Amino acid sequence: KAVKAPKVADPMEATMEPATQDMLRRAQKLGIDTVFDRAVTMKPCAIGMQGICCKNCAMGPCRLPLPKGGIDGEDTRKGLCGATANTICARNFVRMIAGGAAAHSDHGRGVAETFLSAARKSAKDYSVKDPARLIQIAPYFGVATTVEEDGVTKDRDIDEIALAVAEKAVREWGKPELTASYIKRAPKPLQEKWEKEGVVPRNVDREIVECMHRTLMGVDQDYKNLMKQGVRASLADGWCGSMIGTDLQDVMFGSPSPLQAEANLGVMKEDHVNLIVHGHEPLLSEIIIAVAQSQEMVDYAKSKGAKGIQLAGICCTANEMLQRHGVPPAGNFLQQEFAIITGACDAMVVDVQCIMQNLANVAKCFHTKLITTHPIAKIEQDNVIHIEFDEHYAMEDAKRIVKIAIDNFENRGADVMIPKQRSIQVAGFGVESIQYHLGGSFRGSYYTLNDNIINGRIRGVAGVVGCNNARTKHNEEHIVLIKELLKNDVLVLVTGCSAIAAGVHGLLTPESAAVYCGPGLAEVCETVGIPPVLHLGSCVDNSRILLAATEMVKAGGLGDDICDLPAAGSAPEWMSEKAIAIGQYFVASGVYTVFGYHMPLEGAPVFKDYLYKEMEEIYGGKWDCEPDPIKHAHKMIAHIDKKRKELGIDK
Ligand code: SF4
Ligand code: MSK
Repeated sequence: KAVKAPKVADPMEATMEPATQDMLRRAQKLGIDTVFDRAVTMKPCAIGMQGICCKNCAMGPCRLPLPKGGIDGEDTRKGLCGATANTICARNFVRMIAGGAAAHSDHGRGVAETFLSAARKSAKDYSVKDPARLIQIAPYFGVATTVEEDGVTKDRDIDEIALAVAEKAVREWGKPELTASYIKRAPKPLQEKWEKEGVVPRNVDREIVECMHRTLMGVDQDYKNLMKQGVRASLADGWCGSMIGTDLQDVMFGSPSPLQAEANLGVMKEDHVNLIVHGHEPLLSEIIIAVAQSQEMVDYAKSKGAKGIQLAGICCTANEMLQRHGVPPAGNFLQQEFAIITGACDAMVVDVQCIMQNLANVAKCFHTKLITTHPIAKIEQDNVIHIEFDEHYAMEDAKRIVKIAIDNFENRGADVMIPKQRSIQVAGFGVESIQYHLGGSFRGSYYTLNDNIINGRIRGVAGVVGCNNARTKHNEEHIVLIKELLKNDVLVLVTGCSAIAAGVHGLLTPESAAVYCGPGLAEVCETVGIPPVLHLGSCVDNSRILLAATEMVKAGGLGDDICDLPAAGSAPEWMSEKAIAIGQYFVASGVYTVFGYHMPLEGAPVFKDYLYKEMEEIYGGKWDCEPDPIKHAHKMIAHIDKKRKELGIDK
């Protein structure tokens, strides 16, 4: 009996990126299945896609059908307990926010705890690398940065400030006081809106726990009330857990400033030990960089026949290593399996988030050592090594890992195939560097951002962030969308896997302004020498976009609140629950936020309308969804134009 050949993905349909296409062909030739092939053979559940499957108790799963009279007909659908489509869909949505907020915020907590160990001098491999950032954030924790001595005001000892900030920071996850400290970083009118709505976050853990409680069977059964908690948890993520994480990473590892680096799978080198670091938290990767660059390890690699050690990143660890050290990203989320399929990956080190379990199966086909490092993220397959990272012994742990990679170099097979494609990029922007490169402030000169928005050279600003999704063509939505925004004079800020896509496809260079931008944006970028797409870091660094927007408001000329700015947000290829948490904190901060692919809301049209329409009346921002990247861009541009008109700066 003839056996049907398994269905596999068409590389040209799966991704627009040539190195990834080549690697997918290679994987298929070798009989290794990847996420792209599984996306062909496994289709998503239609009811789950619509957001109306509830499995919150053992009487379910209750899978609601479409209403008898069609989606706009009378809606009598309910689960066994009577939960309506709105309740089920809102509960699912709030649980996604809780999942995403928990991930970012637990990352932030890990950073805060390591900072406390560093401040107490018990984690000797960490220190204060950016005292200016520490002094900048200390007041938000109520920590004094000066002392009075004999009637004279003096600078307080930096170690003392660090310890006081660290002790306050770790409390933000569970303190009994009723307001998260960082909320006061938002524009005043926005804080007032949150107070009026009763959505000011108390502390990160409490908001996530309350999401889980309220979405339990038989608790909150009013979609608007459920979303209040969803909003509160998302704000605890964006304006607290993530923002503190970003700030303390800047304090310990240095604030990024623009630097040049390469990107894509082609950064791996055949004659070097290739060590790929993948995940999100820079606590380990920072130390791995120091170890891999040490003479001792380079000499050791040479003693094993390699010319050196090539470090590269995947996902947001890549962004963290890139923005502070210029370590190149080998790729974004959908390229992780292919870094191993090159046959040249001597070790892949992972921590938390966005790590596909299939890496273990792929690693089995090559010599690659796959190393998990985090106590909360192990992989069951027996070829995976677990080296638990402890910040108190960071250097020892990192040395062990780098040594494993070097020792494995001589086990490589002959079947190495590293794609040639690699691009040049300028990454590592932040609020200060945007300010610095655009005239030294946000307002008041020919070069500043606000003035160029007011005079119309820059039409507006877009934040394009988030993942890849194997249900859409890899990188295409990001790139087509960003190019359309640039053509229409919209300055683009990117983070996460969107930032890596932009780097890989050559949009993060000052030279790209002349190629892709409308005349106004091109003139500004060419005058000051910046790329038209600014890389602002990793997923937790979306907090940098919130702060950049806040600085634009404070500088004046563009309204009183973030919702007044000619700005919009986007996650065109979103996949992770973290994207929903991010989207919600942007919406609740006043940003019109468009997602691509689809949103799991179609089965509950009333709840969907609440997010897509009514939310704007409450917070000034709202959700939208558009899978077509050109239409997606024009929805954002139309919103930017509406805001320009309201500000009286349209032409
Ligand atoms: Fe069904 Fe209600 Fe249980 Fe959900 S909570 S599974 S709708 S009975
Ligand atoms: S890594 S959350 S796939 S952006 Fe931050 Fe990329 Fe999305 Fe993971």
